[in-house]
Amino acid sequence: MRSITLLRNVYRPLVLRSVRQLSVTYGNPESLSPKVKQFIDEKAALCKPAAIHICDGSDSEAQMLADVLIKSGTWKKLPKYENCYLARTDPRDVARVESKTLICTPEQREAIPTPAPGVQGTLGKWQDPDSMMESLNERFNGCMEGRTMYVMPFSMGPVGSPLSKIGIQLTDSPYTVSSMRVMTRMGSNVAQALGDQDFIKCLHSVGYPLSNGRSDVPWPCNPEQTVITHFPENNEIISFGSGYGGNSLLGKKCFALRLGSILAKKEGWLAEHMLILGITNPAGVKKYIAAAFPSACGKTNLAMMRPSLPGWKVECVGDDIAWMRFDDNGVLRAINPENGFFGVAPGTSYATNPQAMETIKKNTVFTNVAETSDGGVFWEGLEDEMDLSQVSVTSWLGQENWTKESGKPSSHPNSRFCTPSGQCPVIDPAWEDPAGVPISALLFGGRRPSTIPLVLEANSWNHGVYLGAAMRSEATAAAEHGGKVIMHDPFAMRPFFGYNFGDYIKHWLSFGEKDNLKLPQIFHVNWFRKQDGKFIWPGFGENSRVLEWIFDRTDNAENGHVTPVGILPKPGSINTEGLSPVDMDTLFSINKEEWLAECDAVQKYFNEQIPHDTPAQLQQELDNLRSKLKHENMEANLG
Ligand code: GTP
Ligand code: SPV
Ligand code: MN
Repeated sequence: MRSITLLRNVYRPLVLRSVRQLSVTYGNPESLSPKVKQFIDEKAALCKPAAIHICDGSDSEAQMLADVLIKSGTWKKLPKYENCYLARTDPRDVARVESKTLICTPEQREAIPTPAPGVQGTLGKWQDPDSMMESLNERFNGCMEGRTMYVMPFSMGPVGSPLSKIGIQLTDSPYTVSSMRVMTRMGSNVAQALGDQDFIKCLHSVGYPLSNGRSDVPWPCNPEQTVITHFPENNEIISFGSGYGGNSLLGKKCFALRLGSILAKKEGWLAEHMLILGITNPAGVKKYIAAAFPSACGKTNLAMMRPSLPGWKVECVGDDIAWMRFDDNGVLRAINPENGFFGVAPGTSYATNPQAMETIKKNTVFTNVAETSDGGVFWEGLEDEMDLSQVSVTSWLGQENWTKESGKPSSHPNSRFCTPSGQCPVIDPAWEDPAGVPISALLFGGRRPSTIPLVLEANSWNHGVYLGAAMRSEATAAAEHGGKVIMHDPFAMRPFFGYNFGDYIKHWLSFGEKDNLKLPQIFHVNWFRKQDGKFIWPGFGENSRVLEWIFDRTDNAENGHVTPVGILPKPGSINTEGLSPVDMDTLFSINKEEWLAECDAVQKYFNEQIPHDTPAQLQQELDNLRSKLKHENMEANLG
């Protein structure tokens, strides 16, 4: 397969202009390697921008971009805070679009599992690279007319860490540039660190050329033509039509997870949709935990939680993505490849996530939240912390004098803040350690209103891999899925796998077969069990009680007992001191019929979605679970 600009002759009549001859309005092309220059030349010839801006990552550049964004009406300054802005998107461009996210490999089987006959596959979408390139060429031809093409050298992970990787993103969206500057390490120092090495090629356009005098709009986008594509063979990501989140910040889900997972498989490490936190007990012993929850299921909250348990401390390494590799001593070490938080706004408050509230006071861009008449922001969850009697609220859709009585939310459920990690009051001292932090425990979890207890531990590595593969969770607003349907979301990676899920499970299982590794213990948590429509567990800072149990498990404490579903806390071993009464019996109840139904659902999922690719060990775990549930005396086991 050839690269996008070489495939068709759409631009061949053009004299291939060199970047030096194009109108470079900012930055120094000579600071870039020949490979980078060639990449820019090719794409500029196709996209035909009016100007090129080579980003240096400086403060003055950021200020210049802010001015551009305010002038175009994309951003509005929020005078209540320091250097904060509000963006409102086109209401059609508000979340990741999984239905238009494609992995393009020569063989379909590399990218996605082949489902059973007559079944719609849900583990990613594939398209053949040549036909995709062709339709991308049509989309990108002249797509940047009248706009500036920004060139961003960026590093996922601390610049220079052996675990880090570098990309170059070209985009016509200054909003994306401002966000990437927060979310990644971006600028001249990265171009310098790259030298003449290869890089991940990222091309992004909002798909709204300003040709023939067409005037701009505050949020240009092209929903009909949106497509987010990945070409693992070329190390290339090409995204068109959306300016929002993971669709446009190509370092995040596209690079750090989809291409990242492929590189990880090849190179023997793991790229996961996981937060990383450091936790210190009252005796001063510190451990690190990584946790995979699906989008909008609590990673940011857990990553920077304020423990309710006295004497405990949680510090944040990352809130969304973990790159992890076993070191020479067999210890799993994790880095956060990101540099900022792109966090869900609704639900964030001093009551739930005080550290996030402190983080977002300055240098933050809020997107699709409501605005208050005193130049601040508002969203669902802040009702008890903001006095709305003194101000009026304008909703994310621009509706003035918004009130709750309108029956509509003030903010989009997937509205977000984009803020530098370094500002978090509990950022971990080792968060930029190039060697990564040592991981003692891995957590899986999701929104499960029934069946699944607050916490359980896997019996073994393979059982833990089963727990990841069998994950299910209620749908959220982070993508285009509607309703509260319980979806399978294995490893919280369903929208982010870069390659066949069956091969991904085999990769996870392979670590259990090596005998020199200090494998982290694996747990499953569920903060979201309900009774009478209400959450049973208070969650947030109270989750420290569960982390304490997990922490002690990794010290071989005698605080668990083996049951058919895994290791559960011994009665009384979760510290409930000072907690308002919680129905712990219901929270931990294991209902045999519900669990057998769960086994059926997981079996059906494996049969339908990975009929050819279910590893035998995974099937074995499911069979074991079912036979234990059937044959063992549940009452005796569950005490
Ligand atoms: P992405 O950024 O989409 O990957 O999401 P995330 O996993 O980081 O989720 P986040 O922490 O932003 O939480 C999403 C929503 O879940 C917010 O509205 C939170 O208030 C809510 N939430 C988080 N933790 C808890 C909890 O322990 N209990 C309850 N009930 N809700 C929670
Ligand atoms: C998620 O959806 O898991 C996010 C937001 O973290 S986005 O960057 O849009 O992927
Ligand atoms: Mn996420």
